[in-house]
Amino acid sequence: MSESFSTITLEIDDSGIAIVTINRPKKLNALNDEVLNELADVFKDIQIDEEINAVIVKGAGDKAFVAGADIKELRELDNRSGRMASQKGQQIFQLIEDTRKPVIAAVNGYALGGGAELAMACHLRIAGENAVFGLPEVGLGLIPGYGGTQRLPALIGKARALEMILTGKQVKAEEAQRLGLVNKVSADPVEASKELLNDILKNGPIAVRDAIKAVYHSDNRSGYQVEADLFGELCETEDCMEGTSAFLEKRKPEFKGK
Ligand code: CO8
Repeated sequence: MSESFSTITLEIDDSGIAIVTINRPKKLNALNDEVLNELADVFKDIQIDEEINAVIVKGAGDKAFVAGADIKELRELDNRSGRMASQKGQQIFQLIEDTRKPVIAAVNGYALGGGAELAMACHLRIAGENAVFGLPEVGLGLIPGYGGTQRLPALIGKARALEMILTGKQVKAEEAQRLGLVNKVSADPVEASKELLNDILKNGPIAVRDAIKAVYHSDNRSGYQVEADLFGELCETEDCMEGTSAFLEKRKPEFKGK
């Protein structure tokens, strides 16, 4: 079975593994509002579709999983709409994390900003050999706004997470595995994800569902509100305008700290 939205494709194989492909390759699968809305619709369907036992999320093409939130749209945000956009993305990613069927991100190429945050909202991550992870938001005068400030420290510890967030530096597949950001590196991350899911699906389905629920139960979620508030405030700084303009004009930003 396969279902098509405009920016997302959903295919379901014989074992009930759904493959969700983010399909905007010319913009490196950047998350604009349409992609986010369709991602939410797809995951709402997945929660209730009894034919689906597990999920793989991937990006179209080899170059990128997702290169982040759409920087063009970020430029239009002010404090209030920035906070709301952050909260909206957080809620959609929470919906993905709350799926009580295993969800794996199969990451080929760039997983930057919102793309890394999307991968982190999945339960497990398998990276292709060309995968690159990073949270480059500070280079745009922003901070991660789709849960990255909360999920990255939970996955790799505060010190390593802060280093990645404060420098914006990119981390390749092998290092991402060493840090604990990805479970495995594979030449074919979709195939490796299917193998892992087929192993998981041999187990009791209720036990698998409850194990996911129990593992996430202890997470403290108040930090997400702080992230969204700060993201909104940053949207009104001159630095944010400069950082996003510099990206679109393909030049280096000159930040002034205001
Ligand atoms: N947004 C919009 N367009 C993008 C994005 C993006 N994030 N990434 C790439 N593109 C576009 C480029 O503008 C380009 O378009 P065009 O062909 O029309 O000029 C096309 O995709 C191809 O990209 P490049 O030509 O730049 O390809 P390169 O191979 O030269 O570089 C990179 C690849 C290194 C991945 C580069 O594209 C890049 O640095 N992209 C931006 C990465 C980034 O900064 N991501 C973080 C964005 S901010 C974010 O994700 C915040 C999340 C929280 C938001 C919370 C509330 C809204």
